[in-house]
Amino acid sequence: MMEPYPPYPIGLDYVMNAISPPHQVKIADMNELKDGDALAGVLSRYQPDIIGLSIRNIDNIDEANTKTFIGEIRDLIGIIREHSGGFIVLGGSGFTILPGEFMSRLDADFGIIGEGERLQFLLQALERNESVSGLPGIVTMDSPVVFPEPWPRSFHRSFFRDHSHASFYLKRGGMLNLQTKRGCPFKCIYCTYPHIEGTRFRFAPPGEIAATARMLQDAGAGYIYITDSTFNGSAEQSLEVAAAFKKSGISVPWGGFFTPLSPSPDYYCILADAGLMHVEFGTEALSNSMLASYRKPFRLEDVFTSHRLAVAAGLHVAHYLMLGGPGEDEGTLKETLANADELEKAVFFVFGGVRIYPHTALYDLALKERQIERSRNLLEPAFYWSPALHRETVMDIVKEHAGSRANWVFGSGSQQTLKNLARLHARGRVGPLWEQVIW
Ligand code: B12
Ligand code: SF4
Repeated sequence: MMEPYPPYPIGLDYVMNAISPPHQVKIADMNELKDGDALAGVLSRYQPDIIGLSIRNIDNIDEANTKTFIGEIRDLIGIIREHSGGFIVLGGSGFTILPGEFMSRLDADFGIIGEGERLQFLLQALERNESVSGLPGIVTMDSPVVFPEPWPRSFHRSFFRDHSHASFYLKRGGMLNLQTKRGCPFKCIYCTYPHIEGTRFRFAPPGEIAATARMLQDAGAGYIYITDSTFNGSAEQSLEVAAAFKKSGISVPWGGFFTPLSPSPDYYCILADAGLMHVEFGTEALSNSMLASYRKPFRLEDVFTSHRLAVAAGLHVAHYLMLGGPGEDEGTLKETLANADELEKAVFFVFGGVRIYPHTALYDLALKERQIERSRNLLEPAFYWSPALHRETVMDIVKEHAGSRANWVFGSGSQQTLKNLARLHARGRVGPLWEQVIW
């Protein structure tokens, strides 16, 4: 998926590190290769025994303009089967959300639920001709789906600047990415992240994180996106990472997802001093009753404090808003919109309805309210909408409120916004640049 911009496939760097050596690995990035013929060429040149497929996106979580990817993934598998006799293994965050559904719809031999570091055990079993049943996280067409515990060991990344797919990203927006920890201990009712990465933070050592950031910088990265579910979930660890960045001479700007938990007064200044440039707050609502309904770990006052301190530190600040969730009525919606107007210099990424995923409290609620049936295959996206409001009413109210203000971005962004962003990247501008394309 190329919108809003293509993210560097960081997950594959971890998978590669876990299996190579002893195995030889070639990354074939479909953003770089473009079409099936190019993939067929790689398969016949390289002749792999095993082909892993990273399924990151299921859909674009935009109900008004839904795109799903199962068809394209199925086509890719068709090309792989035509040009290779190797085993096909599925993995990735999208796969981990719906492993049973992907396995039953796709012609794959195995799937790895959760962290791809476990691929090493599948390869070992195949090499020794041993059964894979009972290996945590590994599924086949016939085995039941059992979700494994998070990977219990440390995790390390490989990065090679001379791999051709790395230069693809360096040439388009110059953005590479970095992970400082896995997991999220919060319990927001709709969120898949604790299910994908586990419910406890598992930290990488700050020195190793900074050394990787340095490697990305030296490779020519113009911007680093931190992929953590929430970078400031542990304020202490985030400050340690910032200190390690300073010590290692990281000068490229960086950004990531944050939770608007009230920080110490100098928190954002310290991060800004270490290169932080963009903050994307997972705020979702600006009404205390909606924040409670979503079980967000903060309240309105924390949002105002976080926003004020981040703007004062000179950062570009965006808030995600998720409107129409459980308990939303005209009063809470209008409260959110009125409070949004109090946040100066903010960009709002607005999503209507809440994507329903299994293993979430929202899923149980949607079943109870009969918004979905238990038999519903969630590869076809379903969205929760508060029964107190018509979905059209929610979006009409919000769009009227936003008017022609360019800092209110709906869903994945308008075609014009996306075009402007691609144009800036083609001209060599780096980073997410949302502050540039919308003002
Ligand atoms: C960071 C992030 C972003 C950033 C990315 C910035 C950047 N430059 O990297 C931004 C904000 C741009 C973004 C945008 C979007 N995102 Co996003 N994003 C994430 C997030 C939080 C982390 C992804 C990540 O990099 N993780 C770190 C790496 C190391 O982990 P990983 O890739 O999952 O890889 C591990 C395993 O999955 C596995 N693995 C991976 N590949 C393979 C392959 C094989 C063969 C095997 C065996 C294993 C394996 O092993 C790896 C190591 O353990 C995830 C949620 C999550 N916690 O996973 C959502 C997530 C991937 N995003 C999601 C979505 C929907 C989107 C958007 C469509 C939203 C939108 N409408 O704009 C866009 C699409 C962007 C695009 N062009 O693809 C969904 C995808 C599910 C879905 N419904 O489709 C997720 C899962 C969140 C969710 N809602 O549940 N995103
Ligand atoms: S929405 Fe953010 S804070 Fe809440 S559980 Fe998900 S990742 Fe954690």
